[in-house]
Amino acid sequence: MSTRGPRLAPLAVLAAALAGCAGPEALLDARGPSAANTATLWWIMFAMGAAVYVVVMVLIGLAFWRGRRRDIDDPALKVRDEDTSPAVRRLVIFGGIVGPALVLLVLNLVSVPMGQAVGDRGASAEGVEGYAEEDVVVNVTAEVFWWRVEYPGRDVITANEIHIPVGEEVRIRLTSEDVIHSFWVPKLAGKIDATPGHTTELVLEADEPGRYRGRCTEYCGIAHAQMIIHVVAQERDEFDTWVEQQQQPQPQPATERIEEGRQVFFGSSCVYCHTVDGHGPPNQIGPDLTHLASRETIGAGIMPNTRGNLAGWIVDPQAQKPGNLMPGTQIAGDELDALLDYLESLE
Ligand code: HEC
Ligand SMILES: [Cu+2]
Repeated sequence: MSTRGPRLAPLAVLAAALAGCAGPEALLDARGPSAANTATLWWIMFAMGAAVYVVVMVLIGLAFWRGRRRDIDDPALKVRDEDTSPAVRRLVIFGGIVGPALVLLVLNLVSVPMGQAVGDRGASAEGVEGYAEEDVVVNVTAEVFWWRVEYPGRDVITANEIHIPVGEEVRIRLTSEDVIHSFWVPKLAGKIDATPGHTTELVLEADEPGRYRGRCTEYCGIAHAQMIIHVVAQERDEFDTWVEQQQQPQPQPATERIEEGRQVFFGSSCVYCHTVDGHGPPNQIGPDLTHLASRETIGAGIMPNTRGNLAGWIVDPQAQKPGNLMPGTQIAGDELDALLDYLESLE
C-alpha cells in the first residue's frame, strides 16, 4: 500500500469541497434569486465557521506553546474544584456558553428570514386557480427514475426537460407517483421533496438564458444517481414558440419509411408504456414520446438524444441505466432502422 495515501486524503476532501464552487450543479454559481439567497447564506455560515475555527486553533496553539516545557506530573498543574480561579470561571462562561450562544443567535437571525424569503416564493395555492393566464405553472411528477413534466392549461406534456421563460417566477408543483424523491437545480433554487400523495411548490426563476442541470437528491432506488433534470431558460418569445411547437400533434408520417417505423412502434410493446399523440395507455409508465426528437437527452438526462444512443437504449436500456423500468426489446436490422426514423421524426 502507498504510504502517500493518508497524507493526500485532505487534498481529496478539499477537491470534493471545491467542486461545489463551479460546474453545472454549483450552488455558489447562482443564476436565480432563490439560489443567490442560498449562496449568500452559505458564505455567511462559511465565514463564521472559519472565524470560530481560527480562534479555536489559535487557543489550542497557545496552550501547546505555553505548556510545552511543563512537567505533566507537576502538582501545581492539577486543577481541583476548590481552586478554580475567577479567570478560569470567566473563560468557561464566556468561551463555552456566551460565545457559542452569540454565534448561533447571529446565524439564526440571518438564516431564518432568508429561509422565509425563499419559502415565501413558493405560494401554497391549490391547483392552477389563482394564477394569471400568462403565469407559467409546471406540474412535475417524480417517477422511478425520471420526471414527468406537464404544463396545465397549456396542454403540454414532456419529460426530463422543463422550459421556462427568463426573469419570470415559474411555479413548479411537485409530487411523486411512487417513493419520495427530491428536486434540486442548484443554480436556480433550493431543493424540495417530491412526496407521494402531496403537492409541494417551488418557485424557479432564472436570471439569464441557459440550460441548468439538476437531479433527484433523495435516494429512491437503484438508478437514483441517473435521475437528472434539465431546466431550459429562454427569452419569453422563444419559450412561447416552444410551447406552440409542443402543442402541435404529429403530422402524418412524411415518408413511407417513417410510416413503417410507426407501425413497428405501435406493433410492439412500446405502446404499453409510452404515449404518442395521446395514443397509448392513459397513465403511461414511461415518458410521453410525442415530441421526443425535440428533447436534448434521453434516459432522464444521462445521454444525448442521438440515433446511436436511441438504438442502444431500445435494445438494452438496462446496460445504460441499470434498474430502470424499461425492458430491452428484441428488435434489429431493418425494423430497428425504421423505428429510429420514426422516433427521430417526432419533433
Ligand atoms: C414496460 C414499459 C416499457 C416498454 C415496453 C418500453 N418502454 Fe421505453 N421507457 C420506459 C420507461 C419507464 C422509461 C424511462 C426510463 C428512465 O429514464 O428511467 C422509458 C424511456 C424510453 C425512452 C427515453 C425517453 C426520454 O425522454 O428519456 C425512449 C426513447 C423509449 N423509452 C422508447 C421505447 C421504445 C421505442 C419502446 C418499444 C420498442 C419502449 N420504449 C418500450 C418504459 C417502457
Ligand atoms: Cu428519485
